[in-house]
Amino acid sequence: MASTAAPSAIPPADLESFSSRLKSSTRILALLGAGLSAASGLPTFRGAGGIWRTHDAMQLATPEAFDTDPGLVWQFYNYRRHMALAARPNAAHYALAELSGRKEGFLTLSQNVDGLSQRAGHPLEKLQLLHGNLFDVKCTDFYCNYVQQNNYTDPIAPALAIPVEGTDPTSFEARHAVSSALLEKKTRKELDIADESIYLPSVPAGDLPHCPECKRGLLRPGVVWFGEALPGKTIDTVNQWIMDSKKIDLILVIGTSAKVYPAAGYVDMARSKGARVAVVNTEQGDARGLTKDDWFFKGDAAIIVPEILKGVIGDVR
Ligand code: BV8
Repeated sequence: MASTAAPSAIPPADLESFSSRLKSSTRILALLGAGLSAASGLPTFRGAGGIWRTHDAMQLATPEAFDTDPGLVWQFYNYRRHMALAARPNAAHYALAELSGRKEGFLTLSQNVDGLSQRAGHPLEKLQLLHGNLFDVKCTDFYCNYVQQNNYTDPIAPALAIPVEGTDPTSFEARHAVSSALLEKKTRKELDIADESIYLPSVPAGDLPHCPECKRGLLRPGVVWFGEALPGKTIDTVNQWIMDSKKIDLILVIGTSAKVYPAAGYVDMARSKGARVAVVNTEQGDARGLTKDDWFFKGDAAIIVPEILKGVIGDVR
């Protein structure tokens, strides 16, 4: 059943049938994407304003990009760390945290690296970060396995606080101007360094964060880049939960274009275990393969999610 209205006008039949399924469900999966954090002010990867609208942004999230120009990649991630720290969880993050606490059989698979689900109090034992976390860093030296979690240093290295003419170099606006230029103008060579409003000094590797343990290796963001395998432990935990003998009653697919694998593949895996699918998305086009037994709720996750979960979690605004 497709519900294509704002929450106040979600067709009662859709809300009712979903609510009763939600109440009776004992095993629920949630697959989260960038759209969940859009209302918190964090740009999504695709679509209007999406930070991935240029293929170069995708190129920035690869090991090759980091090998080629770690300074460029660190400026991209330093900016996203800064944005995520300045953002706050929205009502959907809180509603999902609340639901996961009330349902014994619940597992959230988040593609988001922004830390907002954690800051909304989502039980960590029910949260699998498929693509890592902006606030984990790890050493790139082959012989060193240093990993640091919860690194909230901002900027993560002084050289990454790129000064912008005439403004406080550490200001959010300064970094925003630089990063938008960075993302707008693709790679460094096309950056108009002569642009008087910003300048983007190259950041020599020596000024980038280095491993405090081995002292040799560059640190890198603790995220999964394109072309990198998801952590084995994460994959095993998720597969075990899904392939458990018991069926899955429902999968919530919230704010994701479901184009990146293996994450997107979990929807069909859940279906194969009996799950009915409920998609929350601003775009109907991203709610693919739904059957008459599924739901599509069109709208902003921050508004829709608390509304459709209300039957179980009450009012958590
Ligand atoms: C792997 C962390 C194999 C980094 C991310 C060639 C070579 C290698 C691999 C591949 C290849 N070709 C294809 C692949 C597989 C590749 C892949 O899937 N590519 C895609 C592009 C086709 N996958 C991989 O590379 C994965 N690894 O396959 O490894 C392997 C095995 C063994 C050994 C070696 C290798 C790793 C993928 C992980 C990449 N890292 N993130 C970072 O964040 O910087 S992916 C990143 O992009 C996100 O994590 C997320 O997964 C994805 C973006 O998707 P969404 O979250 O859905 O965001 P998007 O903008 O797309 O959509 C937003 C949605 O929200 C939209 O539908 C919009 O309508 C909606 N929306 C907007 N606003 C709202 C809203 N909805 C509700 N409310 C709103 N307000």
